[in-house]
Amino acid sequence: MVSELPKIDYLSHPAYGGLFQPDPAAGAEALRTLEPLIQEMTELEAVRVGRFGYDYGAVNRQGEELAEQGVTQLRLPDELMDQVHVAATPVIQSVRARIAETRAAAKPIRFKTVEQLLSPDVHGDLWAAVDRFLRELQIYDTVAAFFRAKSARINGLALFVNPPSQEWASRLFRDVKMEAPPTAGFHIDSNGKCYIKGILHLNDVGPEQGPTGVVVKSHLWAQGSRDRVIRRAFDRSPLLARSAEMRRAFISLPEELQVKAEFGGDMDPASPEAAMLLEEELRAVGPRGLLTLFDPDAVHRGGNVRSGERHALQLVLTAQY
Ligand SMILES: O=C(O)CCC(=O)C(=O)O
Ligand SMILES: [Fe+2]
Repeated sequence: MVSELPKIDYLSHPAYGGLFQPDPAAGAEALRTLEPLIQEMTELEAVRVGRFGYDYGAVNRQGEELAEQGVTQLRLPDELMDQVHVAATPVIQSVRARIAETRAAAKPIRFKTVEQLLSPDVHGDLWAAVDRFLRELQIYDTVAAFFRAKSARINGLALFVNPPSQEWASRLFRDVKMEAPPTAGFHIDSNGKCYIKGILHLNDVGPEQGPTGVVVKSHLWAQGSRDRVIRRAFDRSPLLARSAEMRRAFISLPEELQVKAEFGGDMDPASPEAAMLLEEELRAVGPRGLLTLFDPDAVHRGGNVRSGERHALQLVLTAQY
């Protein structure tokens, strides 16, 4: 069993070292950009260690599974789910209308086209319905215990209507024609805060509707390591853009720094690491009302729809100290 996040040989990757020579000046500039971010993320990591020290707690079976596997799933009772769905329906319709307009204008479907951020002021009913099931199903307690915190709260809610052919999922590089590998989309979240994510299905999600995938137990790989800190820092830098210029700068960095939080799209599909991630991926295929809770330190992905649509609510549940 691999116990660290996959390392990619970028110098022999066709879209990186296969296209560009390392350039010392670009490397030095990229390093200057990354260093303060690495410092910031190192400090944040120390805060995490001080708060829960990767000694996850649990107050129920749901929490035990989250701590052991990095992911747990539950099905909302119809009564709780119906309230959420009624309140979500107008938002789903408005996102669908936006997608239709974008297509009609022959514009690409971007992340902001399919995502609707929600707020307690504008979407009060939906917010209240979510708060209700989080209380009744003891999910706040689970999140607080996981991070050894006093309590937990909703930090953010967003609604996704994912259609096929979303630009970021299907076109990895603007300048290189390369098929996305089967690991495309795999990443760890990078802000370093203490939160659990939830994805609640608002419709039935099959294998073709971009189910959330979580690599079981991968939240335990090299916890709190410098490697994870560097990946978070990278993700907060302009290097994140996969443009030719940023890829050249990236392969000019010291090798230790050639790592990303969002690495799935860069993996070699023939590598044993790729096979292992796919083998250990728990895919949230299931009905409306299925809620997948996961530690964002686990390798995960979602929303890459091939046919039909996925309607989902994303929950960010933050620990409060
Ligand atoms: O859309 C999904 O299923 C997962 C999205 C994701 O990566 C996240 O919420 O952190
Ligand atoms: Fe994520």
